[in-house]
Amino acid sequence: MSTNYEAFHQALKSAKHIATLCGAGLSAESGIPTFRGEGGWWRNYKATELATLSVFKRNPSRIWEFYNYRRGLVLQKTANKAHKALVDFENKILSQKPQTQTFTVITQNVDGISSNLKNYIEMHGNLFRTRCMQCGDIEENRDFPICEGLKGTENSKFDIDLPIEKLPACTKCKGLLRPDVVWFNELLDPKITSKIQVELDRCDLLLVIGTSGFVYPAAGYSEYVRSRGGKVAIFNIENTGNADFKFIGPCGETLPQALQ
Ligand code: BJW
Ligand code: ZN
Repeated sequence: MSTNYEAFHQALKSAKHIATLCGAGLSAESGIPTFRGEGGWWRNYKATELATLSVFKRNPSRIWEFYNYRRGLVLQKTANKAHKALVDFENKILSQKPQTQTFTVITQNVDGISSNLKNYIEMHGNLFRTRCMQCGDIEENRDFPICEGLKGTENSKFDIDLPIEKLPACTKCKGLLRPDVVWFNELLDPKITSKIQVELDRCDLLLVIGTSGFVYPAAGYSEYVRSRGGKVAIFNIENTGNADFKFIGPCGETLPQALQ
């Protein structure tokens, strides 16, 4: 295992297919809380315990209050140095003539901050999309508050318990909307998983940025790439996982240096 930037630069030069797996730590320096860190609480709930369909069905108001609050938060935040390093690196790869390398950003994040990238795969959905529970219609929606009923609930310390009629409703069938994100025990979109599979099957260098590696299927990607002979580089403030390279520290500092 190496912590040497020069050795990493060599690996980056010789790799043909480079991919990333990003997690909440990528956006931490933009001021967006991670799931399992100190900021992983909202009101008296653990953020991860709000990420299931059964909780949404039992208490759609609480879950919409949570996601409406997160929309408001993310809309105030901007890309940090790590997000920018990914954009700069993609531009560098795309300007190669002839194109000898590929670069694909796979992210678990739903904040959409990296959505200006061209080769970009969001595996857990997006905060700014809704899906109808009744007709399945998916729409992009960047409103904050997402509906009149949720206005101001982001400032409350307690659940407001709005009736269903006051929660976001489908423009097509008036059914209850949900955030178009992937909750625990839900399958990822098969179109997304097949795109990811293509990347993992050709990846010879995977950059694992700001993820705790607890949540599957993403948690299995590093070992998959390594089992095929690919290399893995971890960027994290903590010493996590098995890798060929580890850059321990805030990714806003380590990633620009690694990708320069
Ligand atoms: C920094 C930093 C800085 C901080 N610089 N670094 C038992 C065994 C194995 C699997 C399962 C099991 N039981 C159930 C499962 C499957 C389950 C799972 O994996 N559970 C585990 C908890 C065990 N997975 C699923 O259910 C998935 N679906 C699936 O597998 O389908 C098949 C299936 C169905 C049914 C049963 C079994 C299988 C779906 C997972 C969906 C996850 N959804 C969420 C919410 C998304 C919507 C939302 O945002 O609200 O996705 S949960 C949450 O975790 C979110 C994240 O994308 C995901 C990963 O978190 P992430 O990004 O790693 O964040 P943190 O906070 O954990 O880590 C941050 C890291 O950053 C830390 O390491 C810090 O140190 C670091 N850091 N600042 C660099 N500045
Ligand atoms: Zn509908």
